[in-house]
Amino acid sequence: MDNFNLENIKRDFERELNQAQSEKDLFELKGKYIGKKRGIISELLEKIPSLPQEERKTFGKEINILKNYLEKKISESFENIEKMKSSLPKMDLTLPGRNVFSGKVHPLSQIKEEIEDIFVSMGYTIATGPEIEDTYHNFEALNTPEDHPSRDIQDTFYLDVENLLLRTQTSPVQVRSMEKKRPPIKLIAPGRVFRRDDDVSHSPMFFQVEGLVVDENITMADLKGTLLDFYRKLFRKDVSIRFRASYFPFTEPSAETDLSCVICNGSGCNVCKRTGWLEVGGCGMVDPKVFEFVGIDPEKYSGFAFGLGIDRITMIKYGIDNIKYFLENDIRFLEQF
Ligand code: 2NL
Repeated sequence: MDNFNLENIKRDFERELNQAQSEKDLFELKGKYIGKKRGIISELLEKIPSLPQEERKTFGKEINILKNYLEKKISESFENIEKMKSSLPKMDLTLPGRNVFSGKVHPLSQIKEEIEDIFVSMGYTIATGPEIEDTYHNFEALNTPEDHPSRDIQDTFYLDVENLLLRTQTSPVQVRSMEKKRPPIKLIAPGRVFRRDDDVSHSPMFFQVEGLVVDENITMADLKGTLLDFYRKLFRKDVSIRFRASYFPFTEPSAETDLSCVICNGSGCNVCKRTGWLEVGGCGMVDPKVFEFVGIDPEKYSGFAFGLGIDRITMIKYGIDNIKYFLENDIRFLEQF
């Protein structure tokens, strides 16, 4: 043992002290250097009796100087930590936590996303388009004549700019897709639509999903099977559907889709007005005239299309009796979903 060795110990200690990150590191350092058992200093002290008589005294003194130095440095560091701690704001870690209110996805968006997931799982792509449309894509290309009642200013929001309007359905998105793509086409078009309508089940702005499939040999059976499969997935229930003959300018034949009442399973209740059926949307085989507008050969291809109101489906699913709740942003309503 010589001075050189003690200098090394001191240097190692200083380096380790600089690297210490926490109170725990400091305790470890303290044990390693000045711990009563197995501390470096203790071990040095134990070696004194084995030294030659003349060296014992000076060596002992030097160890003591080093020991005092180490003790001083360590207690200074502990004091620094204490000072830092007392400068932090006092916290009572035993207090119960406070509730954090998290936002939620709007019920209409939840159902829209569920509908999208179901159709994507069936191989459909999702198409979107502008909410401001022109009369050509919203009406004309959909075989809706100039004098059709849906074109009336009583029913449609026209802009001050000629030929522009707020789309009354999402079909113009599908028209634009057919203009760009060749069959096979398999897509849904979800989005906002606008109509001059206002009562407990109609809002001037509501959400719709339309679907379109165009390929060779597409039949009404494909349409009915698709919708049945979709409604069973959406309501997670063994529902049935029925088609009632109807009319749309853009489909022929056309049908209203009725869903067996998901509340009473068809036995009759208030929601289905004792009929056992709920009207959930319209559908049909794409009218050949629509194909001609977009340049798809109606001799070679056929297709089906359907439309459903997201607001209506959500009202049925959750038993909501007024469409207005969706737009009021009343937290008491929204937090229930
Ligand atoms: C309803 C009725 C429907 C369509 C939408 C459609 C789209 C193209 C061609 C043909 Cl590009 N048809 N869409 C067809 C039938 C019904 O919606 O009650 N919507 C809520």
